[in-house]
Amino acid sequence: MSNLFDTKPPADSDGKSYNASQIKKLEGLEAVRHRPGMYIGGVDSRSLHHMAAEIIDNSMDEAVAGHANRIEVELYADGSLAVTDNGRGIPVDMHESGKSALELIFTSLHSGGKFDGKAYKTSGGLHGVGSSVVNALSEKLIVEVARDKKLWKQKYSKGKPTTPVEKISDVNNRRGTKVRFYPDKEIFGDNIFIASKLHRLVRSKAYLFKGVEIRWRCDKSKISKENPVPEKETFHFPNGLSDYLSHQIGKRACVSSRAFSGDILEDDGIGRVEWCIQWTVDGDGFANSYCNTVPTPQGGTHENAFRSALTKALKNYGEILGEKKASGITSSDVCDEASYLLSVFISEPQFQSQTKDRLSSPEATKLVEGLVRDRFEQWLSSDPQSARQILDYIIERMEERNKRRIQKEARRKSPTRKLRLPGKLADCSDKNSVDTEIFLVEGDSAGGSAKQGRNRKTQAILALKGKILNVASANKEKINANQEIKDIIMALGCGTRKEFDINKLRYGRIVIMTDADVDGAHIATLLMTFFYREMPQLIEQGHLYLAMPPLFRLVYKNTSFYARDEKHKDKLLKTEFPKNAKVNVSRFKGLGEMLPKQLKETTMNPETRSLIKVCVPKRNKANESNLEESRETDNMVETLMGKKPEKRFNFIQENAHFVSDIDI
Ligand code: TTJ
Repeated sequence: MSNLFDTKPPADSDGKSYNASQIKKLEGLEAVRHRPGMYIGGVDSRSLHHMAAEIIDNSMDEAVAGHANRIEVELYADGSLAVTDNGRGIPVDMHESGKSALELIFTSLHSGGKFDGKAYKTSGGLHGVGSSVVNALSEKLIVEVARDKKLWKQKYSKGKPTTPVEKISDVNNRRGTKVRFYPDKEIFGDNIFIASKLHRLVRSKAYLFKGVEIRWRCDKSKISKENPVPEKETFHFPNGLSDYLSHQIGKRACVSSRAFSGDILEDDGIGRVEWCIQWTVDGDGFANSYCNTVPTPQGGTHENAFRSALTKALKNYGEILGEKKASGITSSDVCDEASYLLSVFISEPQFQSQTKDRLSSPEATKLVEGLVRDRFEQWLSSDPQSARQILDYIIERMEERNKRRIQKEARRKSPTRKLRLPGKLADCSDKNSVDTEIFLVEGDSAGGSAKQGRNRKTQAILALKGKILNVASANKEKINANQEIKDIIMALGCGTRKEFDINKLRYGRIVIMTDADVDGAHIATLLMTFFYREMPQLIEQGHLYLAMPPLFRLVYKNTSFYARDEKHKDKLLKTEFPKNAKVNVSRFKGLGEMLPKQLKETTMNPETRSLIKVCVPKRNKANESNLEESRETDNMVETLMGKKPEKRFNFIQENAHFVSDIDI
């Protein structure tokens, strides 16, 4: 083994081992360990996964530049992550400081740019992290470079080299870079890589750049029910963004059957723009833009240009059709409820703002504006049916916007802004929205018991008639016309979707209280779907709960117990009563059968009841992994509750083997 690249600092001309700039660099990495938050935003799970993204982005850059087409990402049992690409390999040659370029990249803070001269450099720029930061925060990092028929290797610990850059062997047919790193427990504590987060991240990268194949490998020990990822998978999406958008839209109904998508390479061969847009009937859109496969959650020049291009094209098309209303369309009408992905590839992107999540490069405007507008006009003329559907939909959005504005003005002007409440709401007497709660109860008889069993001061009851409408398979008009849904919205007072305002919520807790049987579970599911679709922030902010009414009552002499389910009942029978006692077990057919006192005791009284809090991941546009998680929740709701029964069928087929303890 030859030690061509000694890590010992070389003596400079004055014979001193260190010069000032080297000392400064040393301080740099110490500073990263001292204040990791300053460099990666924190020491939590999110920041940890940020480290993975940073390393993967380096390989993505090499792929986007056209020098690699395969990336492998492996999660090991020991908690380390390895990323390998078949690119040119990081240069190992000597830098003027006397160190190898490779070592400098991993040990000095602002190493990007100077030696790499990469065409598509986002890593270390956008995330602002850089591989040296990842190195500094890793207990161990090993880099291997296959380049010019030689394999080189260097190891580090907490950012400092523990071996020189060594030549390991000759290699004939290998090229590329491999980095394996072990995040430092001293920094990240108990946070470890989560297989499903990495799997999602890696998949999104493959969607975002169709020129790459990404191989995923994961140790068995990292896979569980909570992290149901395959041990091995290969991602390659030749249809890129179109596939990604279909994946994200899932089975939601769309305004036109075809998506508008395109992919344009600029003449000079450097700039590239790719996009895909669809309008869903439910109007719940999402917009994600990227630069060099890295998310730009705050948008920027590329996104503004895209929205403006679409709007101009559509207005122009409307004018050609003689559709007068089209002249009033704004980019908000066109884009706010659309679902689109926009991805640009440019060299040396510029970002605005501290967090670097808003693109400011003027080239992006030039790249997107004209090209997308032309393409959209062509597309609209080539498919008049889709064009008409989209135009009509967008004119509707415009009219709705105008209506909202007029209503708002009218409300502002009218002196009496009286609160309207549904007739059948038994409201509580307290008016604060912190300690109060509303029970949504299935059926009038249960409603009756609940009204008698409640604390009038703080507990309101709204009895719903049987099964509410499934909002996931109904259109907007049907939802708006449904009395039960109107009552819920009115009682809560906080509005839905765009008009949602948490400050107007009239209760601190919304408790879904249904029978402890399958029908009750179905109603609870329908209600959760309603809240998830119409007021997701309500769930995100922890206001939605499920009551836990008992299914059994166990009586022996003068002691009685309530059991939630079969299992709980058996446990109570074993543990709470004398052996062979003749316990009287009765099963409640429904809440309505319970005495108000029993209902209060078991399900409503805050002192004695238990509630289940309904949780969803809080939507965070700035975090790709989190966004993907939210989309997966969206898709799951759509699969389980949406219009297409075959999706449910497939889900059951695929997941039946997970089911172990069914209570029948
Ligand atoms: C830079 O310009 C000369 C040829 O090599 C270019 C380069 O840096 N390529 C490169 C870096 N490929 N892969 C990486 C890389 C891969 C991983 C997994 C981690 C890091 C930090 C960089």
